[in-house]
This record gives sequence, structure tokens and C-alpha cells, in this order.
Amino acid sequence: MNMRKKLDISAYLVVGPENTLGRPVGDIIRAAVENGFTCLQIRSKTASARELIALCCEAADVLQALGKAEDVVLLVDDRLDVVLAAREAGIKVDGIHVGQSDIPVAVCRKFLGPEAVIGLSARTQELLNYVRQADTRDIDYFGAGPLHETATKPDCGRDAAGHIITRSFEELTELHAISPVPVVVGGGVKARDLPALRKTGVDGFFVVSAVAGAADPAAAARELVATWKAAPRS
Ligand code: TZP
Ligand code: MG
Repeated sequence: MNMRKKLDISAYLVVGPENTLGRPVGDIIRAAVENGFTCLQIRSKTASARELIALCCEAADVLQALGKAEDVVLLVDDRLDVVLAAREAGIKVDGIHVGQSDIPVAVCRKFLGPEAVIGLSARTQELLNYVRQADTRDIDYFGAGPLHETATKPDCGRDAAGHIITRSFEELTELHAISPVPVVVGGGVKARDLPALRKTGVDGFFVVSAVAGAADPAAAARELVATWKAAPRS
């Protein structure tokens, strides 16, 4: 197990320059964090390493300015090279989020050390198998999804008819029940999903477009956080 302080993934924003309708990523992050978001992930499949490092710097600066650098976790999707380079440059990046086909979590842990936050995402069935068979000592949380079809991640698994395969509340309840680490769920999540999602017992929700694509990201973040907090947990 790692040696980090308590991790809060209850309200988790995933964001990159392709998700913000042309607005600066830092502005979206500020809107989310000022309204209660607890975790951030920089995710871009098109940005260069240099751009990703600059985005980490922008995000870390926003957290610093808001006095949230110690409370809100800043992660990068997939790119261990970017996390290491950013840290080398003195930017406070807390860890990495990887998928099952990305760099293995044990390798991330070796490079990033015991205090880093490392998240792993996969399909629910794969996560259930993982929990049953594998060692989760290097993993701080699981990401599961999508809850609904989403255009934000076109490479989600699809059925024979080409529809994205979504996660049921039953699957998520089971995952939460047997997972030794916290679980965060996303994919097409809107505020109206949060009461049912919280009832499964999972630890949080993640969103891209519900905040980064909103006309008023601050109001959207506020509504999401308030709805989650007001919903009873199982
Ligand atoms: N992983 C599973 S779905 C997804 C990711 C990164 C994208 C979710 O985006 P949105 O806009 O909240 O549906
Ligand atoms: Mg990945």
C-alpha cells in the first residue's frame, strides 16, 4: 500500500484542450475547484508532451493560487514521461491515471514513488477479474465506465451494432462491494445520474463535458457537487 494522505475522488474533472470549447483549461479547472471538485486529470490525446507539461503548470498554478495544492489531486492521463518531466521542472503533479493497455501500474509506482496517486481504469468485468486475481497494492483507485454513451471517448468498447457498451448500476454496486480501493465512475455523467450512482456505494464521479463543455462551467460544477453531496450513499 502507498503512504499517501487520504484521497478524495468524489468530484473528479478530466480535461484537455479539446474539451473546453476553446476556453483556457486553467479557467475550467478554476471553475471546478472553486465549486468543490476534489481531483483533476489532464487528458489529451492530441497535445504534445511540451503542451501537456504546460497544462500541468497551468493547473498547478491555479491550485496554488486557490490554496488547494495540498487538497486537490492533480493527475495526468497515460503519460508517465510528462509526469516525470513536470516533476523534474518543479511542478506539483500528484500522479497518473492509466488504462489496462497503458504502462503497467507497478512501473508507474517504481518511477513515481510511494506517495504518488495511481489510478487504473478498465471495463467493469476486467476490474472485477483484476480485483479477484491481481495484486492491487500499487493502485489507489479504479476508474470505471462509461455509464452512458459518450462522444468524448469514441474508443470505448462497442457491441456488434456499434453502440458503446455501458456499465449498469448492478455491475458498479458489485465492483464497489468487492474493490479494496475506491471507485470513481464516469462517461456521459450528468447531475441527474448522481443520486442513483451514489446509491451504488462508489466513491465518486468523473466528468469531462458536463463541466468543460458547459456554457457556465462554475454553475455546472456547483450543481454536480451539490447533487452528489445531497444524495444518500448505500
Ligand atoms: N473514460 C471513460 S468515459 C470517458 C473517459 C475519459 C469520457 C467521459 O467524458 P464525458 O464528456 O463526461 O462523457
Ligand atoms: Mg489510457
